[in-house]
Amino acid sequence: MHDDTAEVRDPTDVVDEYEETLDSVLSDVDAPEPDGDGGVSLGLPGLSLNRRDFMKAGVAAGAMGAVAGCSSLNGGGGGQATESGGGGVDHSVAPGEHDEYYGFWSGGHSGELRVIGIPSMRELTRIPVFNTDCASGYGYTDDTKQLLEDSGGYSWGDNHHPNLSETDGDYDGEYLYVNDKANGRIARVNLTYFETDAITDVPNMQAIHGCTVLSPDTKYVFGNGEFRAPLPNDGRDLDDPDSYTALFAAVDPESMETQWQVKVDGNLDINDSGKEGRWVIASAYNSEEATSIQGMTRDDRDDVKAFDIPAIEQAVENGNYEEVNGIPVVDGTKESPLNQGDRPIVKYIPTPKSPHCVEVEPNGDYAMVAGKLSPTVTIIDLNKLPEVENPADAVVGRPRVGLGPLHTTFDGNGHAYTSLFIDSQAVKWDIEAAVEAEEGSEEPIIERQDVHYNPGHIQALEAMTTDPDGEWLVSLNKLSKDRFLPVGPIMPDNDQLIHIGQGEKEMELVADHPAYPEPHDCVFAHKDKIDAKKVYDPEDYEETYITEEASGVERTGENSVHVKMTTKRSEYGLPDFTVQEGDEVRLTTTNIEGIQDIIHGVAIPEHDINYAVAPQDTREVTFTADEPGVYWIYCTFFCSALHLEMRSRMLVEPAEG
Ligand code: RUQ
Ligand code: CUA
Repeated sequence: MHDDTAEVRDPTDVVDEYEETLDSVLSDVDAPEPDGDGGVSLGLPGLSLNRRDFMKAGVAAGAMGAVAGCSSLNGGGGGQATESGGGGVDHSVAPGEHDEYYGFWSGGHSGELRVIGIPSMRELTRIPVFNTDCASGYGYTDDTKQLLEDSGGYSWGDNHHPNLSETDGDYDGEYLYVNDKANGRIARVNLTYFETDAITDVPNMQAIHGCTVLSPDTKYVFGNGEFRAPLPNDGRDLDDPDSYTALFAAVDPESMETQWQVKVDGNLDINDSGKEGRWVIASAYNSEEATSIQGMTRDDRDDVKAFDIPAIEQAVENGNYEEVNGIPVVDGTKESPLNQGDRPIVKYIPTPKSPHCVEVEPNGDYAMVAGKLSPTVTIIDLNKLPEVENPADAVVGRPRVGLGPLHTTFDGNGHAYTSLFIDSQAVKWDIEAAVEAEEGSEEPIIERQDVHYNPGHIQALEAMTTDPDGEWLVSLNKLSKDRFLPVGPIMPDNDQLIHIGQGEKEMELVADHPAYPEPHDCVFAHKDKIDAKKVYDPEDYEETYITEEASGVERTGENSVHVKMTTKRSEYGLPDFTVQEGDEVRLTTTNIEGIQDIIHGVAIPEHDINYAVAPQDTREVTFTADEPGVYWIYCTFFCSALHLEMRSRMLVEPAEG
């Protein structure tokens, strides 16, 4: 039924149409009138683990086994968009009450993650990942500095796709994995302490875009290599794009070491895992393998890749790979001998040009590939994939959803919700109806909700599990235009909360939520699935715990000292300490408080040092005392009525002569 040549639009037309649309959308909006005044290195290449991984190696082993008028542009018809604006449904959470869900938001090129409560949309905290953070001291204390150093020494990253670790297809609350698109890295966040505990710089890959864990049990974390480059990228084949390669990488979720990679044709974009541990589906573009936008949109098809994970593992086991920078690289290109037999390692499924995302629905039966340039979503039947000789025959549906479909999410009641970047809408459709319907049909469309404006990702509660919770959905809109008070030319994004309920036509826009650039994606977990500790447990990691009696200064070399110091309300274990000009000072601090929420800070003026020490935590900084003088150390976290008086002095004696 589904002829894979149908429903293809000329990509250049679509791009032109998109730009015209965007222009008209932009001119529709009244711009606000300006007023008159106008870890620890394990010695593995590219891998660094925080000290707290010493604990994790053991502990984890057991646990893991529109502008409203935009619809008049007629993106796809299929009914009028809902015009709602926070009418009936209340998303507020009363003072003192907790949210029902944790939302983990990627912070894009801010490099951080943000934790936001659902449904209140209150920001609960931020977790620095690829950035440094002077509030917590991440990137300033010795271990976190080392973590960033060992994973490439970059000062920023571009985090896009947060993924929660799974056991039996459900979130287990252990870890979150997120990619760095800019530098080809994958980071892990420990959800017991809400801190980044490992970053791996995946060899042979420049940009990792798609990132997913293998369902149901997090056997691997996968990274999609987006940019094609020479392999290895060591100066060879500089201007020979034909010999560039894109890779798909498998990383071990515990050791965070790269296990193997697969070479493919075209550029990889986003990926998602099937639910049974066999398939990972990756969207792809630029099958032309060009280096310019004109070249990348020359043809009218691209191939989505279906990676057969057990078949790839078998190829690795059989030694069918070449080793590049210590990593087994398996050939998964179309012409590879490994793709010719009965069990190809990668199936190439033709779709309309430059699709964007892939999301697998909760039952694991279908993968939804949003068309981007095509106004359709291509539905791939994962159960048919193993049988079909021609992978195109695994395409079982292609509803017409509207202009610029980018991402799809699910409510667990047989519905899919697709974001429309150009139409600025979230469109709800019926999955089975779309499989039954003729290709290009708008019949399966149930409801449209205008969003403001130009959404990318869209996420519903627990949508990546086998049992989503429905009820709420967030549309992560790229442009906010007129929605907030003007704050200068760099405007916030707008994450909109939409109530989707459980019934048929219930979409209702409930809240606008400005976001600092630039969230890409998010993932939501019920609060009962996350077990965050409120006080550090020194048993969880190996390090020196300083007691009050042990506070003191120890000379460890001619030009080095070790200063040990406790913190409590409202004093440091040492009222002062003396070092020599030129000394390398290692300062170890333990917060001996056992009560939650009593955090102390250690700030040393003119030494670029400030960090937090939470209850029962120990942190360390190493620096050079290179200017003689008196330096007041003060506490940066308001901890008691005498917080202002919580002080110590570092006395740096002038060097002799
Ligand atoms: S991407 S707006 Cu990095 Cu997830 Cu689709
Ligand atoms: Cu300790 Cu303020």
